[in-house]
Amino acid sequence: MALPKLYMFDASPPSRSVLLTAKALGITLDLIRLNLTKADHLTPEYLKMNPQHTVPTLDDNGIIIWDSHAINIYLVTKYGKDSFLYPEDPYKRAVINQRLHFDSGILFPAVLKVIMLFVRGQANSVPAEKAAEIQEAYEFLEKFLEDRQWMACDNVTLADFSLISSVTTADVLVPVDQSRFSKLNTWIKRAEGLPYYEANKHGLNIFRKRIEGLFSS
Ligand SMILES: N[C@@H](CCC(=O)N[C@@H](CS)C(=O)NCC(=O)O)C(=O)O
Repeated sequence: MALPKLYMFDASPPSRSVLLTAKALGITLDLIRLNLTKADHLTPEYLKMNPQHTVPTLDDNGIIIWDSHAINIYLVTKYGKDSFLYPEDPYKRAVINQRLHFDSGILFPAVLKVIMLFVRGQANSVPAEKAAEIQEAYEFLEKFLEDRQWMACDNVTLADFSLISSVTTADVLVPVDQSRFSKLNTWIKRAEGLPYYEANKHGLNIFRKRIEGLFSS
């Protein structure tokens, strides 16, 4: 069996969440880096695999899955059975799923809208209404952390991997205010202490440099 292939882009938060999951599970992935600015994700071959042309996409020996949240659940259920990252307990799993949907439906889209404005040259600072959307997401996240150290359970789970990659990206655009969001800040520091956190840090630094480059040009 060949290593599972991951088509990805370092700066992309969803790609980084899959890297975190793979590292946490000890899975080696064959990373195929796409250059989105060169439209590597719009080739006929890629579109055949993933008509939504998003990264990341997983090819596990012919099993094709896209959407980072779906990929992460697949990796844990296939390679990390009974892992605390996605426990079988129905309630715990439901809370994790809710957080994953929050990332997918609320937080990441709010971040992506700002990134697209910058990439398309339609803005050179974060418009107030877009910043407000991200701040509102931070408010929800602060509440998720009301009585726990991690986003969904008492231990780190897949919810944290998706949310940390999005939040740290959002923080580059709309800094997480320490005085308003103290629990969120503490959670970020906690996640930065994970032994495999480098899987997010590397691409996050690339993202930060790109954004700084856009502003300075
Ligand atoms: N919900 C998706 C979002 C993926 C996504 O939008 N990725 C962006 C890069 S961060 C992308 O592929 N953009 C290129 C495109 O949509 O054509 C996931 O979690 O995988």
